[in-house]
Amino acid sequence: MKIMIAGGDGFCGWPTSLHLAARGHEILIVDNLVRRTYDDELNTQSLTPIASLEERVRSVRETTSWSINTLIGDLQDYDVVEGALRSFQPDAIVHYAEQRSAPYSMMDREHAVYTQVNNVVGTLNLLYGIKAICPDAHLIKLGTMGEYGTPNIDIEEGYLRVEHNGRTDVLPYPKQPFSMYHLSKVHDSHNIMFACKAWGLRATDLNQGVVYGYQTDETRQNPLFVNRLDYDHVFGTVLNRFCAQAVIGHDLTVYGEGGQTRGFLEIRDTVRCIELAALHPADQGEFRVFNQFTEQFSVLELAKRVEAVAQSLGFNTKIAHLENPRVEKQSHYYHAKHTKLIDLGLEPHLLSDTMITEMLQEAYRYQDRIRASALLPTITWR
Ligand code: NAD
Ligand code: USQ
Repeated sequence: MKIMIAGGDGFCGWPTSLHLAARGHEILIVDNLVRRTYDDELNTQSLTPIASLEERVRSVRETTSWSINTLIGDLQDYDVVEGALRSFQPDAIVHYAEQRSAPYSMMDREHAVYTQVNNVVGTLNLLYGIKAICPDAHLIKLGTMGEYGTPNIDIEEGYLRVEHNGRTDVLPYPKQPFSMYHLSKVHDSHNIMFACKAWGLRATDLNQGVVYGYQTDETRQNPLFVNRLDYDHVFGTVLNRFCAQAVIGHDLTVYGEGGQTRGFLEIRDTVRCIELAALHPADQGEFRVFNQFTEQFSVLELAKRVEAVAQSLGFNTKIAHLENPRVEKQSHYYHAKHTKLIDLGLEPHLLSDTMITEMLQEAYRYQDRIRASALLPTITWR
């Protein structure tokens, strides 16, 4: 298949590009490299040293038979989207190209506006481009489990059967997002659903949980293929942060009580889920929703798992409960369905002590690159 990967230089996008290219698909990465600019703005960097996109793709060409091409451009610019779709004529478009940090979106008005404009306009441009140029192409859009929030009932995969005043209907599941970033994903979902209904486009919205790990079989093949690993308080996700904290003797930063429960998955499952969605496209006119995670944990459970493994390896690791900088429920019911990707063939890599050990060892290897002052949260929701 010809697969365009918007956001293919990012944490999920780069290993997905490698995974699909290694399986014989022809890849076009479209990325404006803004993720690297946020690092400059925030004075932080990936824990792992990463090559430039140019070096990454050059080394793919020199050492493999895989097909990856790149286009540096911004999805907010319709000419970029139109040019990419017209020249490449993709069968599928994987859309990762958004500002994806909740704290970044909550910094101030400017960052909230940037996040929502970047995310919503980029997706709208893609929808109009697909309609005009390749209406049969399958849009595989990364959404987030955080669109649903933490309701006191089970979370379904996208839709809920509702009985009201003696009548029933199947309606989009109610959305109660956690941040200005998560709100941008809800706006995207509505726009994509409308485009499927009005224009007959085909789309899969993958409501992904929090991703941990950073290596896949392909990123391990060459030092220039290594993936980014964020540990800072703005872009680092919780389990990856705990591992980085443990190896430099920093307390594990549990926000509040730590009863916040979320869906989680390993990066190797992320890339496989995208492959499964691409191999089994949505029908023409269908807006399909999958919940993309493999297990749920509370933040405190994760901290205790990391603490135990780190202590067994000889690290002096402790848990600290910080005042929660976010507005979120800290103790709540959480049960989210996630069977549709399993039905398509996903075989989850569940979180094991071996995996935590590997993550700690990798973080230890790069401990000199950890800036302790980037660990404590300084952005508040209030
Ligand atoms: P990332 O920030 O590492 O990667 C996003 C990439 O998109 C970057 O390379 C960036 O340069 C590019 N980009 C952003 N805006 C762009 C634009 N307007 N035009 C072109 N390129 C642009 O993020 P990630 O962790 O790889 O996440 C990818 C997607 O998956 C996001 O949409 C995110 O919401 C979703 N997601 C991520 C996680 C996670 O834990 N990382 C979990 C759930 C969902
Ligand atoms: N948390 C801590 N301590 C930390 C960091 C986080 O207790 O040091 C808590 C947060 O308060 C939150 C939970 O851990 O309750 C998850 O936070 P996170 O920063 O790991 O993830 P989040 O902000 O939810 O965002 C990440 C990605 C985002 C994606 C989302 C999936 O950055 O792109 O959409 O995970 S989900 O959470 O399912 O919405």
